[in-house]
Amino acid sequence: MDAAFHSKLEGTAERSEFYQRLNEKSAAPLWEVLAEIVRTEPRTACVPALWRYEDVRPLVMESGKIITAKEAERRVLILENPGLRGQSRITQSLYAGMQLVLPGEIAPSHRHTASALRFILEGDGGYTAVDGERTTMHAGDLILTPSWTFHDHGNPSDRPVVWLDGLDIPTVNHFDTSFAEHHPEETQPVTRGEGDALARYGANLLPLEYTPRKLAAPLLSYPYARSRAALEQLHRNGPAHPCHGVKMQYVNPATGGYPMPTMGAFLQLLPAGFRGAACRSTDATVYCCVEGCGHTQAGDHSFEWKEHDVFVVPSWCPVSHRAHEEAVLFSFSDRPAQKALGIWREDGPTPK
Ligand code: GTQ
Repeated sequence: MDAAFHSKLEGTAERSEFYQRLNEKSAAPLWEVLAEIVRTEPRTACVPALWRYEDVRPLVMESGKIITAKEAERRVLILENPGLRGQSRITQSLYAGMQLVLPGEIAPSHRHTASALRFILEGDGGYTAVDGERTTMHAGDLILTPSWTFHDHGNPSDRPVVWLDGLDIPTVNHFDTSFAEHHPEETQPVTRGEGDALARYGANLLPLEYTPRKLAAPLLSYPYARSRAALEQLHRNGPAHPCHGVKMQYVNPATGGYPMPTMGAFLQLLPAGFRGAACRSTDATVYCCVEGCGHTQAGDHSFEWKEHDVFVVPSWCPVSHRAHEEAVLFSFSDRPAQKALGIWREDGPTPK
């Protein structure tokens, strides 16, 4: 749109008087706000930000002394975007938090409209139960909790379990569509053996004549060992993408689509010494360093990150990554939702 689109309108006494009468009837003149509400490109209150694990971890552990998982229902420290304080969101559409389950604790079973993904940071013996099946959490695993599935978390091990939660809470609330309820029991009954979903849907096989009936993937967990091995092989086999290194998306094996309708997730390997070109896309993205260390330029902000640090890149903000040593980044965004609505865009790599 042309510059005239942004021209300041003259404020006359006649106009003000008219606007006042409009206001009394709960109406307003579009021409006064058009440039603000129909923007020539995205402008957001969401800002680039970094949470160092060495800062957040002690606070997460301290929360374990302040409240039990049972009392809290979910003992989580919300990672709030500094540009969106008080709104429980890390981007306009997404929520992120760090959840702690101490040895012996149970976070009681409930379900809600919001979909969740968990990226496991620490601990080896925790579990999440989703729809009657438990899955053990290992560092680097991605675990799904699709919309309206009962889920409870437990930790029978002797070490704390910490993970990064990603939920579409702001999206669900944007549409005013939130429902939630408790399961009648603290832990839902286990109806299938561990590993059932992974064998049934996640082994390059599907049940005979299987037709997907849900929007979310039938898988509970995407084990890190498998995804990591794939990235390693692809790194050996071919050149890295100029922006993304070796980047793959987590997939619903039954459809080839995204694991959940509102959130997509990604895993990328940045080879040692990688210096990525800048690119941008309209899906604000939450990153978590899984391994290694590096540097990310997000607009005017630059971040030095290492293991378990979390950082966020807003919509349409140019982003470029560098790796000081071989590094792996997990990330998630609302890309599937934007694509389903036909409003997703990307741009780049931008030539220097
Ligand atoms: O584990 O069910 O971080 O309901 C926020 C809300 C986690 C969960 C969060 C939740 C959960």
